[in-house]
Amino acid sequence: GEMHIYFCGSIRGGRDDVHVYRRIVHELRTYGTVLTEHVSDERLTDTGEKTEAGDKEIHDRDVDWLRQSHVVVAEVTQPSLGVGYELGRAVDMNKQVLCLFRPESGRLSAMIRGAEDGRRFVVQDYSEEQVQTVLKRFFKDFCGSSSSPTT
Ligand code: 6K6
Repeated sequence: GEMHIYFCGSIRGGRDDVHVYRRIVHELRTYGTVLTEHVSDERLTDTGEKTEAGDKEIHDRDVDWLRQSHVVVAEVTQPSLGVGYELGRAVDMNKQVLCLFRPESGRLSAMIRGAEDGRRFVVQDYSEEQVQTVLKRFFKDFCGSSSSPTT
């Protein structure tokens, strides 16, 4: 069936990079269904006035989507507790993970950089104009068309 992609990006950690999230999600749609498109919605602010759901509903729904996903792609440049939590849960679920980091803005957490194993957990340094190339290589090398849910 179709590949389910879980995209992670900062929300309450700050929305400085939402334009980059948009670009990534736009590209991810060519590979499958993005379960978390709202992360790239500019109308979603870090104060969350636009939300109807409570935090428990958000958490439980997101963990469900994480379970249903085949691959997890996270933009990790803007530090976010939620994204770090999602990545930890994803590792525990043995998901295929790609973390995208723009080094111009500082140093990545050792808990993310150090989680890299070159197979299930990939950390890729990139710049904004490389989004297409970097995703293309990742899906080719790590998400062969025979991919299936891992849980
Ligand atoms: C919107 C604004 C403030 O609070 C919200 C609630 N909305 C959320 N809806 C869906 N997913 C969310 C929401 N808040 C956090 N997440 C999940 O955590 C997303 O999947 C993001 O990848 C991640 C962001 O975490 P924080 O800690 O930066 O908010």
